[in-house]
Amino acid sequence: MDFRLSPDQTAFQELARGFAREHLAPNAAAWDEQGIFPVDVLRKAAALGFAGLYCREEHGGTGLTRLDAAILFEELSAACPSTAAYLTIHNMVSWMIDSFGSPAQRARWLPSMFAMDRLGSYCLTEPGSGSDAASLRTRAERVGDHYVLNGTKAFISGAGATDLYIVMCRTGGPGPKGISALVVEKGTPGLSFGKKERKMGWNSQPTAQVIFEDCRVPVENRLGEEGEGFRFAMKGLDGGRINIAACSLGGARTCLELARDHMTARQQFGRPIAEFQALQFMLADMATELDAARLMVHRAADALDRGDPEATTFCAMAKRFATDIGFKVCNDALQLHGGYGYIKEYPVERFVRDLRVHQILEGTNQVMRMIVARRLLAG
Ligand code: FAD
Ligand code: 2MC
Repeated sequence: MDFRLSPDQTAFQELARGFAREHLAPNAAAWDEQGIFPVDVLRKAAALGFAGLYCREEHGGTGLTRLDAAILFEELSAACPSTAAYLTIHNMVSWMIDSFGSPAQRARWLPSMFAMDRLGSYCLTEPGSGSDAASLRTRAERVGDHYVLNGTKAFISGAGATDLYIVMCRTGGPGPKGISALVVEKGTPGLSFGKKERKMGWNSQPTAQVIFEDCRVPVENRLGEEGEGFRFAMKGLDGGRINIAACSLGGARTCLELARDHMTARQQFGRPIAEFQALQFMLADMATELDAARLMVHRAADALDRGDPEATTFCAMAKRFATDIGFKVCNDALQLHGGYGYIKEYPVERFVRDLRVHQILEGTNQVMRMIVARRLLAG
């Protein structure tokens, strides 16, 4: 065991940190305020290889490990968790096409995904099926060499602004085994989008419903075989949960630093508030718990890289812990800022809003506990 980053990992970390400082940090507040999805900046990230991070090099991907990606996403989210998190979803979509697509599908979609000339969305949730994802009802009826797709997906990140939608849909009977994964291209007749949702955070990326009305999708757009879609979706989410957890680490780290700086600068009762031991202990706990979360995220990412049979459980544990701690650290940082923490001129409140949803999406933290408990009780 070696808890230090390798020289290569240190280099990726510095590259991502530099990118985040130059392109994300100066703009994040305005993107949040104005609801701007910064596609031009995402394309700059793609030029550095950030759009196919753990796709295979022989297919044009960057060929990094999940652990490398977690280190990198922490850096990007230290500046803008919302934009970094969209990039993680795009990477999940690229990876699913790389892993489960045929050579023809990879050749058709991956080059433009790696350049972010085309952006990806992942469509699992529906208005009536969130945590119970296997109960989804969007239906794909096979008619000749097409599927006719009908149904609605809810809360889809990027929807409307993105180009390739991996859609988990029902081609067979009830339950997980009746689900397949289709890639639906923007512009397909019968594909439309709901209104852009107004959200508490994650404002630098749109969220909307994706609606299918007799939407004809070529059979050649199906990933793998019929019935494999749920497994693909879950495998995508194992890695996605690590990435979202890494985004919580980055946001929380920034808030910890902001709190420390504020504590030394702010004077009350004739001295810097950093001299009050109650607040010192808060800061110490924030740093300690953030460090524990980072160790869990890195261990889970490494388990995924190694194909460890316990990887799914480690990913769920890490997502639960890191997103709960990440939110707590940001919220405590806001408290340490007093009234200033609540004011938009200070960045802490944006991080609080952005990290809150990490406890909900890519599987709620109750669902993470369900995954862990099921594994424990299975013996
Ligand atoms: P529900 O499943 O209705 O849950 C409601 C509450 O009940 C939660 O607290 C939940 O934890 C709890 N609960 C449910 N079942 C149990 C149980 N058995 N035991 C204990 N507690 C339980 N989805 C996508 O597919 N693609 C996306 O790109 C995407 N992006 C999103 C972006 C945003 C900003 C948001 C808010 C959501 C996004 N989602 C996306 C959807 C997200 O994954 C779901 O919101 C989430 O999985 C929870 O589903 P739900 O909202 O239907 O809640
Ligand atoms: N890897 C591979 N296969 C998996 C798997 C995983 N991580 N998890 C489940 N499976 C397989 C499982 O082995 C089983 O197959 P088989 O019967 O052949 O063994 C099949 O999938 C069904 O699994 P379960 O019996 O565990 O299915 P269940 O219906 O009980 O649901 C649960 C499992 C609750 C974990 C799943 O529904 C879930 O993850 N719910 C949360 C939904 C979610 O995370 N949504 C996120 C949407 S994306 C998002 O929010 C974004 C922002 C992008």
